Amino acid sequence: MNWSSHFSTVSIGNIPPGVNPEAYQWFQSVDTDHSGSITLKELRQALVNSNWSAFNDETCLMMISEYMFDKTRSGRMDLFGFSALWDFMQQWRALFQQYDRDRSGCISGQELHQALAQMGYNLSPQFTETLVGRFSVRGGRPGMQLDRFIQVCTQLQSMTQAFRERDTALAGNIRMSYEDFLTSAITRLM
Ligand SMILES: [Ca+2]
Repeated sequence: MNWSSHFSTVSIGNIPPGVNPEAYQWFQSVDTDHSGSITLKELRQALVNSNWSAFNDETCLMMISEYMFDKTRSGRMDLFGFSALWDFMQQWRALFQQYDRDRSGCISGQELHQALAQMGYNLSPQFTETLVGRFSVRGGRPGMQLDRFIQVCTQLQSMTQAFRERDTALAGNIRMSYEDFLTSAITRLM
């Protein structure tokens, strides 16, 4: 099936199997030229925090590299990739709301500490306060929005995995050369 030629004739009641109906409607409204695919710029309009601010660039790019499924390397995302991304986002949103215990719309240092402890991380309250301080909206009250929460959790997981691969004795300490350290950091920076 030629998706792009098919797309303009599709109605709401004709959602392809496996595609989330809510994602379908968002995709329609973001794909303003009805080309059947969306660009990074269009995608950003669909990714919003609880205060309706747009996602930051790093998190957007991270989500795209994860969900682009861009077999043609066109730099665009089709409906199926977008629907997978949408489902993934809903899981993050649910997690975020669960850990935003005072329903303030952002995650405080204390809330992040509880969240990470439940995810199995053994980190000090000082460390989570530092994280929240680093990723709070500038000029706003301290706290992380959904996009930063996703970014922090994903990077923490990735760096923890890198640490564990070296910490084979589970000692909680590793020896690392300067270049090993830089390599590990560079491959995980966005
Ligand atoms: Ca909160």
